[in-house]
Amino acid sequence: MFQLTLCILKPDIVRSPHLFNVREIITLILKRQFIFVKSKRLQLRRERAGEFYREHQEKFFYSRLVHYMSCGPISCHILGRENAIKEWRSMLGPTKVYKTIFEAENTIRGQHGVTDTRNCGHGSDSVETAQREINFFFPEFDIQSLSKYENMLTNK
Ligand code: YYY
Ligand code: MG
Repeated sequence: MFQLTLCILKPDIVRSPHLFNVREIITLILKRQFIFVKSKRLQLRRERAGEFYREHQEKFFYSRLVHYMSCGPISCHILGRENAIKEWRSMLGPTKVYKTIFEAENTIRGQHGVTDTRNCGHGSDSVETAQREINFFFPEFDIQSLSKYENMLTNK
C-alpha cells in the first residue's frame, strides 16, 4: 500500500560539520525508491518539541529528548512509497543504539547513532501517527492529495 510517513533528521545529523550526512542519508533514501513529497528545515522551540513527543511525557528520558530536539535545526521530510512507514523505520534501525551493534549495524542508527537519544532520526510508527505528525510539521499540506503522489510514483 502506498503511504506517506514523516522523516526527521535530528540535530546531530543536520549540524555542521556533519552536513555531509544529510546528503548521504537523502541519497540512501532515494536509492530505496522513496519520493520526497515536502521538505523543511527548522528549529523547534522547547515547547513544540515537548508537544511533538507528548506521548513520552511520563518517561525518564522525556526532558533530555526535548532538550536535544530543540538544541539545533532539524530536517523534516514527508516521504512516500509502498509501505513507507515500515520501510523508513527499517532503514533507521532500532531506537536503542546498543541494539544496532548485533542486529542492525547496517542501518542509519547503526552507522551514525551516538546514544539512545541522539539516534539520528525519527519515523512515524503507524498510519494515524503519520497523519498527526505530517500535520504537525506541514499543516499546509493536504494529506488527501496522497493519491496525486501515488500516481506520480506509479506513472499513472
Ligand atoms: O520511535 P522511535 O524514535 O524509534 O522510539 P520511541 O520509543 O518512540 O522514542 C522516541 C525517542 O525518544 C527516541 O527516538 C529517542 C528518545 N529515547 C531516549 O532518549 N531514550 C530512550 N531510552 C528511549 C527513547
Ligand atoms: Mg516512536
